[in-house]
Amino acid sequence: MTSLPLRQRAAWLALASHHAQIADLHLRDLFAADPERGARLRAEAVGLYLDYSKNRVTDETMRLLVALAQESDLAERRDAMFRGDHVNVSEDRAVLHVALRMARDATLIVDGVDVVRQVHSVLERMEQFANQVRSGAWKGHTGKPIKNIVNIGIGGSDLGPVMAYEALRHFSRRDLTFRFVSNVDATDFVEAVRDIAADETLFIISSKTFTTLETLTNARSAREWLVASLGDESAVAKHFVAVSTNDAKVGAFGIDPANMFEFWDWVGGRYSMASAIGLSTMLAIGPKHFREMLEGFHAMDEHFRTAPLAQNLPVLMGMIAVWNANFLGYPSVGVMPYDQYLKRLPAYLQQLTMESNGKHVTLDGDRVDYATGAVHWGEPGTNGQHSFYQLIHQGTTVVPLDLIGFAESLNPLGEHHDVLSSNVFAQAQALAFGKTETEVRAAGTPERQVAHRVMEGNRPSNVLLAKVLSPRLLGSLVALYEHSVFTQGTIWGIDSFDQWGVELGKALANEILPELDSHAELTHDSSTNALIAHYRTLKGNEDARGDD
Ligand code: G6Q
Repeated sequence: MTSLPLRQRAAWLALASHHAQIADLHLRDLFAADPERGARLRAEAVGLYLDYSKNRVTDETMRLLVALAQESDLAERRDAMFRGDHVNVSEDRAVLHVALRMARDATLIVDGVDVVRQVHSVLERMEQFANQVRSGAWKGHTGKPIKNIVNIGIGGSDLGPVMAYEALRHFSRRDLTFRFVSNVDATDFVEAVRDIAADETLFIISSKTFTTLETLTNARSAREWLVASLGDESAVAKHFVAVSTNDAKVGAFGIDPANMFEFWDWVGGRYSMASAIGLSTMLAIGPKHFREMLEGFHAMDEHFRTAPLAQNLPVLMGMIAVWNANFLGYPSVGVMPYDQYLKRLPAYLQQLTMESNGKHVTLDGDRVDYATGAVHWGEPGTNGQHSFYQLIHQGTTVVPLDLIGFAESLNPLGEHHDVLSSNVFAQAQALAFGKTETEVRAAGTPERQVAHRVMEGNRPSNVLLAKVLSPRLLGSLVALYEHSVFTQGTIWGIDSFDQWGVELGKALANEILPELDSHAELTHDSSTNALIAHYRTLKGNEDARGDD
């Protein structure tokens, strides 16, 4: 790492004074003064076109942001990640999701082991299994083929699979039913299996650690449901497979290690959809399309690894995010995919971005004195336009948007697609340029409405445009965000690959769990005590109130 703290780096200081100079410039001014801007502030790689001209930046801003990336050793740190160095400092681990997407003939030796060979040997096992299930050769306990696949996992072991399944549904086998159970709320499991037959159902228990309470609770209920339905404990062998790094725990749960698909501690949960965690994706879309998705990931990995910083898509997006968060002070980012198949992408990116960069100390453990990860959220277009876009256009909080559009629909139907796409362009335009008082008056607006109808504009957006949503494109798109997150984390000097913040809540829940159904005296703070006491009362467990 660079020795200087972030806010003392030369490029940071230059950006701060540059910001003071351009802070009052409106996007209207920037476009008026520079008619080529829209054609120049853009970049394209591996089928993704990024228009970043509607951000509040100039060429000088971009030059300084690239200088900040250089001064923050982005290229060195990126190379260290690709090499397998332990860049996840707080957990002392390599971070090698990029190895999951490397070609079969590549080699990457980490701690004495060729991880690419490991990756492809698991991929081959996944393919054999997927082909067996998809062809009907894999028979359930009563001799019937599998028709339903239920992935049980949470967080990184759920969001990638469910997002990819929805995103690539067009390419999926329609005679197979896919369900995803994550929440420990029994409703999730009960509703998932309500209308499916146990003897035609395969459960994939996806858990890196195989210790996650939610997943194990759901997995046990699944096993009980199956055994109760089929009346035979031995049925588990044909209806349960596991995806994990922990073969001992998988064996202890009762799943034959022969039916376990392995991954490794150098794959972070939220970076795992290209690993065996993607087994449900492969079952849905088949091995060929899964390989195409991996190729798409790899193409973006290579672009990130080799393209000059100033033309590097993840670097550009990451540095603009730093500019928006730290110099313009925007605390939030909206991701709006204009493709219904990407409806779970915002939820997926929420975890990727916020779990990775929601950190308040540097790699050295010092408290940061600048903003880090922005709040990410979103909805597929055009739905959001009829609800929360109001705030984005006229609210007092500025929310930079990523608008994601495609030139072709996978379901062409009449004019639908052009209607959809016109909204991508129109929203970016409206956000940037707004509508002035003069324009509002000129449109004959009654005077009492003029102030209400003025749109300030000057609200930033990125537009990402691609030809069509394919497995390959999805891989490239996810890798783009992964490396943008990495870029931001590197500038901020934080560990984008740990997640200690989720631990405390888990530990406290374990403490509280036995108290909910007991008479034990409550020794928490007065609010928690009162809540638990009231919960006991509502449950009808009056004499277990334990508070008074
Ligand atoms: C992701 C997080 C977290 C994790 C889940 C599930 O980066 O670490 O979301 O994926 O807690 O963990 P297991 O896969 O170990 O069950």
